[in-house]
Amino acid sequence: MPTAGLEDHLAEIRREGEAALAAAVDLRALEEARVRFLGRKGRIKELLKGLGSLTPEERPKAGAEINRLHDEFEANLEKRRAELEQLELARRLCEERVDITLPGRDSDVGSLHPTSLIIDEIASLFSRMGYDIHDDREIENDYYNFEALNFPADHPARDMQDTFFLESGLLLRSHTSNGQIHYMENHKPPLAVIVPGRVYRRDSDPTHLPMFHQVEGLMVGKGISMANLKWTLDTMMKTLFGPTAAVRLRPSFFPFTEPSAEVDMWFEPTPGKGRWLEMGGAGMVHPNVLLACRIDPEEWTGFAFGMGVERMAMVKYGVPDIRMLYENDIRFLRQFRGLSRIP
Ligand code: 2NM
Repeated sequence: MPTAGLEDHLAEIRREGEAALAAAVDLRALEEARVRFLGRKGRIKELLKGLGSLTPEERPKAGAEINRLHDEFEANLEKRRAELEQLELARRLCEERVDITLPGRDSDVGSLHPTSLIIDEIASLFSRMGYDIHDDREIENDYYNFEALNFPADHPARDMQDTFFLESGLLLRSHTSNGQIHYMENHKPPLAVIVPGRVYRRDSDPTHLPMFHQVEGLMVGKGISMANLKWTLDTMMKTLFGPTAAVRLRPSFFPFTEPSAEVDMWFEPTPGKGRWLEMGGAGMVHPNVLLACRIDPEEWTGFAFGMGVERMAMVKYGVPDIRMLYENDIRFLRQFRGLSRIP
């Protein structure tokens, strides 16, 4: 490397270096420029290697010039790096900015199932009247599902055709009355309790499901009569279906009550347009049922009733087909949004 040309050569590299730094628009381009000029095989390192071909007299001055160029480039590089880091930060602050003035996104809150809405409303109503809410087992034995409830040995409900039996000999309860028996075994009268829950029957057609829900109520006390039963059912229906609702009892038969009655409800969805609907069963608890629970029927009497929850949901919400309740069609379920009015 001739000294004569060195001055020009250094000036050329200086210009190129300045241009490369100015052209580096981001930190990656800047790093490329650094390698190109300061790297082991870079323009400036190459110059230092070329010193060997100079005479000892020329070497110190040339070396000093190259070092000055090196330090100058390095300083300019760091200045440019600081600028680019500032730019990068400004860009990120702009891009990642959160606009706190934007309205929040609506979250999908879902809804309670109509079956739950009815059970909640009944539980709330009877709680206010001082009843206990009792939950009990769905897998039961013959005694609590049939025997204690005064079902005769040859009753059709005890048939494989009507009840789900498990291989263990246990069964899926066919009504929630098992809960009433357990409750009476563990509580002395006077008592009042409702038992809501799932029940199972070997039925499946447009108006019956193999699993559905019941709410049964029971009150045992001194002098409890059909009059108390009628008032209770009437109050329940008016609370659930509005003040035009009314109850009518028709003679019927169940093993666990005597006398027994079918419960009809007068339902008037629009004024002047009403009809009687069969909603459930009821009666005075049979003395044999009280005896099974060590309650003296000479001292205590009780009423009991049972209602189908799905039936009540269909009437209250105008559901035309019972199967719609368990198809889980989101368009169906969404219609119950915001309906819970229970505290
Ligand atoms: C019904 C109809 C009539 C009932 C009876 C009892 C018990 F355990 F106290 F005897 N619980 N529920 C009853 C009475 C149920 O459902 C249609």
